[in-house]
Amino acid sequence: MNANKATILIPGRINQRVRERVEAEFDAIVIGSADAALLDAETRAQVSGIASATTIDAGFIDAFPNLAIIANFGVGYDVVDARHAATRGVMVTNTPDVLSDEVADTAVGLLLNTVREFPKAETYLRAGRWVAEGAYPLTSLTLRGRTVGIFGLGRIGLAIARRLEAFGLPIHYHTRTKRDDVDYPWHDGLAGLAKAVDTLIVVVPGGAATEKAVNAGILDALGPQGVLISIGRGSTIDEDALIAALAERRIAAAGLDVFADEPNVPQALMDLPNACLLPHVASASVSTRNAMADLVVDNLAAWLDGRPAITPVPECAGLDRSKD
Ligand code: A2R
Repeated sequence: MNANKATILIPGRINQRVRERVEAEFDAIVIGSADAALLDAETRAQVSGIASATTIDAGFIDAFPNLAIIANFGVGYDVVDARHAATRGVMVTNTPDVLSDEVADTAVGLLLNTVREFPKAETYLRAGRWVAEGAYPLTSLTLRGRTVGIFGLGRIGLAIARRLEAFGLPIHYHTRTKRDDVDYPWHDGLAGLAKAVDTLIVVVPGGAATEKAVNAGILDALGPQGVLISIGRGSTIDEDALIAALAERRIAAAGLDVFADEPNVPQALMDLPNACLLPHVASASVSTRNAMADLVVDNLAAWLDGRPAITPVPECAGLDRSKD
């Protein structure tokens, strides 16, 4: 161990650039999972930072007496007990903004794929069916004439809204607090939003407040022409209710990039022809993931150097490193 370098723990898998930079700039400890029992007390006492993309609960946080910062890889940090960290004076950071455009691009692509069946049309071509059977069937759904509801008009939600505005589609939204910087109609409840639109894009954070918020009632309010796009967290969707609504055609189609129990996707969902499924790839380009990785490591460096964190999560925004 280098006496001048802070010790950073990486529990579980993480982006390769995070690992390489942490190993180059700090003393790095890499363990297979967030299990404090994998380290002895002396080693735990050396750890001042954690770089992670996995569940960091209160018990794990408490196992490190000199922990100062948890830098989460990803804008969604529902896996980190940030409220507990804040009570212990431990900073938590995430990676907002640098992925918003990439995720918004993916949301639009997923919406188009869901409505116009492009992945299925390509499979048709590759299988030689264009030659053998003629043109791919006309799609029963179209983006034309749709009204979009965005559940969560934050950084990513707004980037999606701006794109779909350019597609000529009216936008509505639901958040807990009305925004005063947009003219889109605001709905004070998710049910009201679902009733007013036929295309619902879900981009709220995970966690208890949004758990299974998109349930059977919301899907029925969306209606038989309804299209659901989910790119925030799988926990926000009641997957059983969604499977039933798709199977019974109580909504028309769904496009999902996130799932309740990743990487396990229910077979019933995979069997549905009106579900378009992606393996959580919304931010997954090399350049965007590199930008996220740099933000993780730059947050560690700033905080451990006595400077403000670059992107503290709201629960920790009031922490002051200089008072440590
Ligand atoms: O509710 P508000 O006014 O705080 O607005 C936020 C909204 N939101 C909610 N809306 C309704 N009910 C809730 N319980 C609720 N909780 C949050 O979601 C805000 O408009 C939006 C979140 O925006 P940002 O914090 O800017 O997050 P960002 O960067 O757009 O990412 C959203 C999520 C991540 O948490 C990951 O799970 C995923 O997208 O990548």
